[in-house]
Amino acid sequence: MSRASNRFDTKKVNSELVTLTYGALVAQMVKDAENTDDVSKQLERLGYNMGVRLIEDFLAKTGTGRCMDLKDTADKIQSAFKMYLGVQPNVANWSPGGDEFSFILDTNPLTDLVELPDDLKNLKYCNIICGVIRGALEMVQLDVQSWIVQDQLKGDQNTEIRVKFIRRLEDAMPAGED
Ligand code: MYR
Repeated sequence: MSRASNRFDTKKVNSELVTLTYGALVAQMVKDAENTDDVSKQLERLGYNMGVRLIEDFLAKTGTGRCMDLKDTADKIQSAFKMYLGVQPNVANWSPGGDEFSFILDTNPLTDLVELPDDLKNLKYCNIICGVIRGALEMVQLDVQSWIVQDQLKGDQNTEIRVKFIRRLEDAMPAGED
């Protein structure tokens, strides 16, 4: 066997590890929580906390400057998907006012080997991604809402994550200055 064909596909192994680890985390949260809605909220919150930290890594690694507009921001998030999840979603379904758009994922590494049992059909399994987007953008003074529109786990063809611009936040004032 040649060396090349004997080599692990490290990216594939890493993505399977992410899928399995995330699955185990969600399963534990489901066990601990009172109801499915609570788990969905916790997943969003967890993602938010990750996004708040991840933005620094993203900006440092990419040397990204300030975005000119929401289209620019959407492109940056698209490249962040590639960096952190290994998939490149399409940016689509812009609202007429240009304040809302979607990321469409054909494949979603978080849900690759996952099947939801009937009693968890309402679970927003991928809410962590919505939270990451919200947390990261808040750190660059963008208040957004993000939610799941289509979900392959519910039988939809794609995963669609919607992002809505709410408002630009004021730069935080240093303590004692106002
Ligand atoms: C700016 O305007 O200051 C730069 C904005 C860069 C936004 C980058 C947001 C990264 C979001 C990460 C999402 C990862 C999803 C897996």
